Amino acid sequence: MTATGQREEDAKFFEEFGYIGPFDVLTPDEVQKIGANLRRQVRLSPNGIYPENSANHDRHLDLPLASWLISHPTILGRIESALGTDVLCWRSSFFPKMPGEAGTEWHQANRFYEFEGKPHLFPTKNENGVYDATAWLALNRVTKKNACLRVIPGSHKKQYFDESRPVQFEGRDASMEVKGERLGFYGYSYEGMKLDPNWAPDPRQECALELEPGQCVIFTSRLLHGSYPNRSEDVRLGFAARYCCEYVKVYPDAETFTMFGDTMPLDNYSTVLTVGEARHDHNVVSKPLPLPAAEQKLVGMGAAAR
Ligand SMILES: O=C(O)CCC(=O)C(=O)O
Ligand SMILES: [Fe+2]
Repeated sequence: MTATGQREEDAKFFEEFGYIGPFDVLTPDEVQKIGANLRRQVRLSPNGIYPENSANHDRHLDLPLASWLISHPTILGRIESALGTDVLCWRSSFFPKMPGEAGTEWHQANRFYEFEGKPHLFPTKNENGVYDATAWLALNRVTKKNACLRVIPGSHKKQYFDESRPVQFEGRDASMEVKGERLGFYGYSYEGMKLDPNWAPDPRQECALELEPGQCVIFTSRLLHGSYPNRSEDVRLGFAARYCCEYVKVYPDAETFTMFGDTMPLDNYSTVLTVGEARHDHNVVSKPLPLPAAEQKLVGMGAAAR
C-alpha cells in the first residue's frame, strides 16, 4: 500500500474504531537492546525531572533513548494519521505489570482530570472531537495471559464516565474483584465515576491487543480500554507515549500535578513538538533530545540515517 493509502486507511479506522494497529516499530534486536538500556538507565536515575516519580513519568524529558522512542518516525507517521499535522508529546510512562498483578480497570479519559477535579488537557477548539492519542509499545511479548491491553472498538463515541469527579487515592496496589478478575487503577477507581452505576462493558465486544516485542498500538483515551490481570510468571513491560493536538493546552494554570501518590512540580516540564509546528504560545514546547553517538549504535542504523 502507498504511504498516502495507509494514512487514509488509518485515519478512517481511527475515526470509526478509536485505535490503530498493532503495527511493527522496533526489530526484535532493537527492542531487546533498547528495553535493557532503558531499564538500566531508569534504575540508575529513578526520578528524571521530578523529585519523586514512582511511576517513571516523562523519562523522554531526560533520557535521550526515551526521547528517541517518542519521536520514532513509524509511530509519528501513524500518530499524524490519527491527530493531524501539528502534534505534541505531552507525557510518557512505563507500564510494567508484575506476575499476579491486577489488570487495569476499564476506563476512559478525555481531558485527563486524573482524579484531581481539574483537566490536564484543555482543547482550545474541537471540544467534542478526538485530540489525544496514546502509542503503547510492547517491550516484551504481551498476551492475554500476561496482561495485554483490551479495548471496546468504537466505544470512544460515547462517554461512560464523569471523569471530572475527584477520586481518593487508596494506595498503589488497591484492587477489586470484578466478575472473577482482579482489576484496579493504580490506587484509584473508576467505579464511582460511572454515569450509570449499573452499566458494565459487554465482554463479548472486547478486543484483546496482543503484541509481539517491538509492536505498538495507538488509541484515543476516549476509547474504553484496560488490561487483563497478569496470570503469568512473567512481568509485562509496556511504554506509553501520549500525544495531543497542538491546539490543546497542557496542564493549564497548574504548577504541579499529583498522580499515583506523587506530587510532581511542573518547573522543568515541557511538551515536545513531535509533528509539524507550534502555532500557539499556550504551552512550553521543546524539541526531542539528540541521541548520543554511543546510543545510536543501539538503534539499528543510527539516528543520523533516519
Ligand atoms: O497498561 C495498562 O494496563 C493500561 C494502560 C492505559 O490505560 C493507558 O496507557 O492509557
Ligand atoms: Fe488509560
